[in-house]
Amino acid sequence: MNIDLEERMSRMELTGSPVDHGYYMPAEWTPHSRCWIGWPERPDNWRDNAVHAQRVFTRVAAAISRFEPVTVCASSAQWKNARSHLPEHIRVVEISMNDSWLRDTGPTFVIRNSLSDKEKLGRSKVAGIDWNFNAYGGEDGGAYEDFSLDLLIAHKVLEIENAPRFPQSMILEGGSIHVDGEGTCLTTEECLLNKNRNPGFPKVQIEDELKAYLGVKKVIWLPHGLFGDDDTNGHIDNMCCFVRPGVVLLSWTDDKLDPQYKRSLEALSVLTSEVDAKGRKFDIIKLHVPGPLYLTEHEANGLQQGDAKPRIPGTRLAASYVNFYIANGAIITPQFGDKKRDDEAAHVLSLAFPDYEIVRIEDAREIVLGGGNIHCITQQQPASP
Ligand code: KQY
Repeated sequence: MNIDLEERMSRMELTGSPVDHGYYMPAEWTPHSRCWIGWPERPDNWRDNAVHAQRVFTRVAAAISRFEPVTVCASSAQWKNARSHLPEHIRVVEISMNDSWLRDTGPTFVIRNSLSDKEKLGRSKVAGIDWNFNAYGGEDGGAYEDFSLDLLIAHKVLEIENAPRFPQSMILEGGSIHVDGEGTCLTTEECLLNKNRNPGFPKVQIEDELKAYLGVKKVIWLPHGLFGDDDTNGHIDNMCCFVRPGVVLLSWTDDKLDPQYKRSLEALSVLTSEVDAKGRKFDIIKLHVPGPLYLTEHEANGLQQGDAKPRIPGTRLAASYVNFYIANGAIITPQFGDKKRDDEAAHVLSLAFPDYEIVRIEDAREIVLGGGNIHCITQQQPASP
């Protein structure tokens, strides 16, 4: 075998954990080299053959591409269609998928800062974790039955980028974790401790895996995610996120009759009583949810039958402004057509991120109809430090 090939093969799949090799997951505001997005397609999850979702995904991709390079992954059946919708400067690659949630099926990128001279030879400063995946619960309430193609997405992305891969047998979706890059991870018990993810894993083992793979020192567990986020069993990225170390945004409602109220209150109670990995108390910014918004009969009628969980008209949508993407210098945020709350969210975000442009994506309802939002459909690749 020639030396280059041997070197390449030995570094592509790394044994041990990222921390063993000096890697950690940086915060989302750390500069990116690229953003990855999937192209929606499946007609049992995206109404009217995904035409509305494709229009909004295109707007999200175009908005992000003003701030950093974007790659959109589309299936062979959809590549030409995706290429024709997306601006020329956005790269479109062919990757087979069961659905288009790159936050959950793409790699979680990790970086390392210092390398010895010996390590510098052929060693990348950016690598990726390839988590196990069971489409949000497998046989016990999963979103779709066949997830065989999704299982390969992270590996394929890392191959394209020539980045080392850390395979992980634990089931985890990227939307179920947030990190501050300084040792703290936020997650929810509703998702990570759900018996439909890793039934044999006690809480302490999950924490140990997060520490070894994300490079965090402390995991803060909120009891629940957003009310109505049943597709993901309460991903953190609809509920709470970091603005910077020590500062979080929390999905909120003042309406005591809204079932969201209890969830937000219990999260507030955990966050006010906890300190982060560096011992800081949290500054908590409340971000009101829109609506409440519900799936209409008309929208439900646009869905075909397939192996996705059926959607029932009248179901509360898991709509939250916390589900935004932090691009290089911009916050790409969903808007739901609730003018008062849309404007308020944009204002709160502009105060929280004074140095960022706030880019409002109208009609993000089309993404929430599929079960997530802008954060869920994006995956940042950090720049090499
Ligand atoms: O919100 C997400 N991270 C993904 C939701 C998946 C929904 C499947 N229909």
